[in-house]
Amino acid sequence: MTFRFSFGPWNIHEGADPFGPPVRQSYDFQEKLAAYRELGFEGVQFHDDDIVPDIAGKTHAQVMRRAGEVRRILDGHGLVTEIVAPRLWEGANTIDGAYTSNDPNERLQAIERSKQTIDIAREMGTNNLVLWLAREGTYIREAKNPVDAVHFLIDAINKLLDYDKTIRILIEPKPNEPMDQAYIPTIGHALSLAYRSTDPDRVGGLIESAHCILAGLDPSDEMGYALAHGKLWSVHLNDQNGLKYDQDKSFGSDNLRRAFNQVRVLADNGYGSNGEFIGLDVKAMRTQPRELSFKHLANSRSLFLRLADKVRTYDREKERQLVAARDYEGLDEYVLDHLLGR
Ligand code: 3MF
Ligand code: MG
Repeated sequence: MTFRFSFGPWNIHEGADPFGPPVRQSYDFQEKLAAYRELGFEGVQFHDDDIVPDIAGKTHAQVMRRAGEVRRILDGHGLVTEIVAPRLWEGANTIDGAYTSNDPNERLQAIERSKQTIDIAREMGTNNLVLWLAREGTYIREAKNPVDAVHFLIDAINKLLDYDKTIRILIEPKPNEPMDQAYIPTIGHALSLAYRSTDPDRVGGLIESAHCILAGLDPSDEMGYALAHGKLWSVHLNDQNGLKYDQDKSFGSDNLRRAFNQVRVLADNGYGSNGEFIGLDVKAMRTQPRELSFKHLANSRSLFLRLADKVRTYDREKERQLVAARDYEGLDEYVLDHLLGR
């Protein structure tokens, strides 16, 4: 099985965090795209405004013209667009949520912007629309109605499915941050929205490792859940050291065994055989010098490939015997030995 890798241009960044300004000079958009192939990546994940800066101030025709230009740049580099996502969480009129805002006018505007993102996706040659439901939640429970919120989300999904009959919606769940509590915290929540939609075959999920860990769940089991439904359509592999702010650490850098199990569940279930990408969502540490600020991407990709080798050379017969004997201590030891290279 050969894997295709992707990431988003926001993964090459300037090191700003909530407590400090940027510490590295930016690479411009063209330089970022030029780096993909060199780093071993062929897929690009985009927000609508990664493709069209200042999107809110542009006419539809200007937006589409710019999308066409970016498409041609990608073609020139031999890159393809994997997904496009509406960046709904930065707008002045989505401060209190987009599809679940209490204000019907804001809900409408969020849906309109998402329809435009679908147009951009088509122009870029992909039918994958990702929805990270960033501000669809609350800071305090009493601020919104949790039942209405679910109906608003289903309504938005249905309107987008109806707008374009070929688009697929990939919901990216995350339990918190920026909100105190998100309405769609896990893949189970996401997929139940899929089944309630008017076209369940066109609604699936994108699972990010760190988001599962923040929910206190194991990423490989979350992936297994979506795979069992035929609904794992993309991933954001990364790592996370426990329950704190969303870290987006390099894949496998916090817990190698947890990473091994993600590669294992993906490889064992033919993930990638329908064109799915191994997507990354990783941040370089703030301390990283500018000229070395691509390493987290290269490292995450090569770690994935090394773990894919570990999956291939993992002794299935040995595992079968140990499981049959219910010798889970023996299995534990074997897994650690295998990862340590013995
Ligand atoms: C936040 C995320 C997001 C999404 C991205 C694409 C900025 O925790 O993971 O990254 O992945 O917006 O949907
Ligand atoms: Mg992500």
